[in-house]
Amino acid sequence: MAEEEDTIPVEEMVLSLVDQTGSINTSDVAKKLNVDHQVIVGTVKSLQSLGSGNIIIAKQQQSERWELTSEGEEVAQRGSHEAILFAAIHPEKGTLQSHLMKSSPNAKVGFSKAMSAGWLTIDKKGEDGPRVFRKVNTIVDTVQQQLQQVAAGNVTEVSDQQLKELKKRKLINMVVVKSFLVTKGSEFTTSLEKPETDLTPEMLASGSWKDKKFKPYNFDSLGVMPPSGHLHPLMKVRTEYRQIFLEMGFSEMPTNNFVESSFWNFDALFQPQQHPARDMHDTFFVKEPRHATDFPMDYLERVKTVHSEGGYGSQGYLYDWKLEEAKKNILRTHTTAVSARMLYKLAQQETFRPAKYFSIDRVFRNETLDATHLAEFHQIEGVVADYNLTLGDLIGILYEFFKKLGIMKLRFKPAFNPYTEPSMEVFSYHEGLQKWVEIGNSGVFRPEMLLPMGLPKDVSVIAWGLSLERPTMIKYGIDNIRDMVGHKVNLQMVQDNPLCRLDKSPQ
Ligand code: FB9
Repeated sequence: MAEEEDTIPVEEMVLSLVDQTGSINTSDVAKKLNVDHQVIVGTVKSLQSLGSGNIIIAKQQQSERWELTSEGEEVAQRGSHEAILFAAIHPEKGTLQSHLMKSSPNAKVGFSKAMSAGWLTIDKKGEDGPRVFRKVNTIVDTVQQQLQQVAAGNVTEVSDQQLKELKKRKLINMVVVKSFLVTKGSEFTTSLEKPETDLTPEMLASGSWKDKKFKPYNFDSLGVMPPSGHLHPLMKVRTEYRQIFLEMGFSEMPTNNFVESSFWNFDALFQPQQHPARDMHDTFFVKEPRHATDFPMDYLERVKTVHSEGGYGSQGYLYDWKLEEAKKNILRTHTTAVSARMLYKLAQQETFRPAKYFSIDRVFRNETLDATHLAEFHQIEGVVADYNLTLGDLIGILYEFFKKLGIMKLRFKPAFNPYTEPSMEVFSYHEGLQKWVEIGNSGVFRPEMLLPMGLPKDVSVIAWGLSLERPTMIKYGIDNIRDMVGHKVNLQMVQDNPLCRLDKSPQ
């Protein structure tokens, strides 16, 4: 492998040149060694990182030099356009101008330059058209010679006027060359001892580590970004809310069914079948399967009764409740449908035990779309079932919940929900906007909802809800919801957005 043995590492060549001359320019060395300039620059950077970084000193320089364009390279190799055209003319008979113009790709430029150089004469009286003759026997292709001088770096052999003419013909360009002047550092050496980067078992066993130099740790270097996926901002904020509920002792409800029966989504919540929220313009109905079939029939009968005749001290809605309506499958319009299922299940236990549930998942509403509303959103919902809970308990837990989000100032406004009485809209003071903004809704589930399930009369259930999108858009400064969710989302936003830390109040 003679060739390999003769190959001296570029680092050693550079050090040797610096040693011999005291200083080198990376651009000159690249030409001398016939390697790309960037190879020499990379070598200099590598040498600068060795030891304590004082082997060499590299100072950036900037110079200008003439460089051949691709057309200039072509002319330097094959001759100028005018020389090529002159060679295409028959020495005695001349050549028809029409043929000459097809003799080479740049014949037109060549003809013009050859005429200007006095190399040609033209006979326009010929029967078969203008004929071009050589005016001289031989020519000197000075353009090619000048370009070859420039390519070789002998620019001083070419006059300024000639350089100006070559530039005008776009055969050369002036380029800025950034290079480095390399001189000896305080720890200059030509004998490279690459520092070890790993302490190996062999070194420890043989003791050879004692004679080795090890590369110092660079504690400032950043870790390599692992090629990995990136969580969507919504999912980051969901995790923060989930953590808050878990800290407060809540258990997560199973929300993995987007399709729900109207029974659990509306009827079980004592929402009458003629309520406007139950028609097509607010709710998405499922075509296939169109109907749900599996209901706890004894419970369903109690729901039917409380709607149509009343009961438990309520007069009901006194309408003809229809099973057909309750069977219709929809995309759930709120996660309160899941809360209803969980409370019914809780009521089936032999002995009632207080419970705290939460859910954070997608709900669907056939709503008018705008910059902050899509036909779906993630609902966050908290539910507490215990003996004799009051509105005061609800207000207290809302303060506790929102305090964990750094929100202390709350106001409550009476509101209406079909399934809660009393109900309250929750407001907090937005320092940035200098105004009170709605941050959720809440209430105490009605007896007409709870008692048909079989929950004890002295058990009450308080609940509240908000969306995941609103706080996420505020947290990440997103104005249009389509910049956060949907097919137009810029995935780079998902990759770039920082981790989410919701402002948590001290415990
Ligand atoms: O999320 C809402 N606003 C909000 C929430 C948080 C926030 O920042 C964080 C605190 C730091 C900023 C704003 N809202 C509820 C209020 C409005 O945005 C409202 O215009 C939009 N609402 C959605 C439904 O609109 C069709 C938000 C969504 C909502 C509303 C009500 C409930 C859930 C979500 C509920 C409920 C409920 C009530 C009683 C019992 C059980 C559940």
